[in-house]
Amino acid sequence: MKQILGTAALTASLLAGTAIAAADSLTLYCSADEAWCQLMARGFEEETGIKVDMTRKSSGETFAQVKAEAANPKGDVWWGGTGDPHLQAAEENLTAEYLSPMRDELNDWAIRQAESAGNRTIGIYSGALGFGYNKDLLEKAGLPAPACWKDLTKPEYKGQVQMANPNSSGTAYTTLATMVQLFGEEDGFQFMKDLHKNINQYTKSGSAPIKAAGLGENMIGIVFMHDAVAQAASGFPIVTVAPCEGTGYEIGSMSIIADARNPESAQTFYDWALTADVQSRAKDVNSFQVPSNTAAVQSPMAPDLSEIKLIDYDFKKYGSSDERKRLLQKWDEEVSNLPQ
Ligand code: S7P
Repeated sequence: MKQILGTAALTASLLAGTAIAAADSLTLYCSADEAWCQLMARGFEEETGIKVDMTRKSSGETFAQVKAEAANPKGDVWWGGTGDPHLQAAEENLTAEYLSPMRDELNDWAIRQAESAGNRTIGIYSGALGFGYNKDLLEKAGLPAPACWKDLTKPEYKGQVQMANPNSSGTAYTTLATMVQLFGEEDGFQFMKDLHKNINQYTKSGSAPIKAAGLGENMIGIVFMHDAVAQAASGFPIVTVAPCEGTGYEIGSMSIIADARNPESAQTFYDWALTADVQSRAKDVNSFQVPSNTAAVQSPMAPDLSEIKLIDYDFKKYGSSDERKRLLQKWDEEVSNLPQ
């Protein structure tokens, strides 16, 4: 608590230093869950008086928008979403370098993410990929509980699995890149092809499959584990699974858009969003990621990453422009068009 108060005081002084010069508006592109995006936008507005115009879109979609607007940028800050497209944006000079005074308070993995991108992005949270299922639907269908990735390709789950499209969704791109790293490229793509036979829908947003499972409209959703926990926390009959073979993870990131129209507001938001106080609010909207500020308070419901078999996810490689484009094109050509 003491640490949080200390951080709040530091934030206040940061804001006092910048608010005078700050412009009074901010265009925020947000790729986390809608409720968390709203909390961030409204909280920042209330605490700084800077008006926020927030749009929520999935990670891949936001990347595409930032790229399309590069000649005439409309956004100031891109907050949240998986790190891979933020790294690609950094490599393509779509985002701006910034060294926040808050860096000393962050976990090493957040700083590593920043340094690998020439400080054009930074880690704000982390979370492991997995899946969740609706235990009532599973029981009703008399099916065994899936525990491993490979279980999801079994014929008994035909039409019962949902994931997002990796072109629009950072969650789904993390899934694709995870399979390639976990099983090797050939076997990873074979897994995606086998899985395709059981997929009932590729959604636009990464968390949609588990929200549908919560509502009883789908049985199994491939999502970040914290998104499955969020459904259980809301009272839905969802069981969260850390796949037996091991799994990938994300470093959710934040970037200032290059040539932003409101650069001072952007930096004020960036520093504010890295404080322990602000990061501790995630749990209030059922967002159970691991925060990047070491003093932020995490929910006891959050998946414990130290207990999950995590692969050594190569963020540099799978967040590179060439590799991301190549894998997405290969998935489009070799997987998504296959008959089911
Ligand atoms: O809901 C939170 C979260 O899973 O959403 C982000 C995700 O990239 C946004 O959704 P898309 O998969 O549709 O891009 C994650 O960063 C975050 O943990």
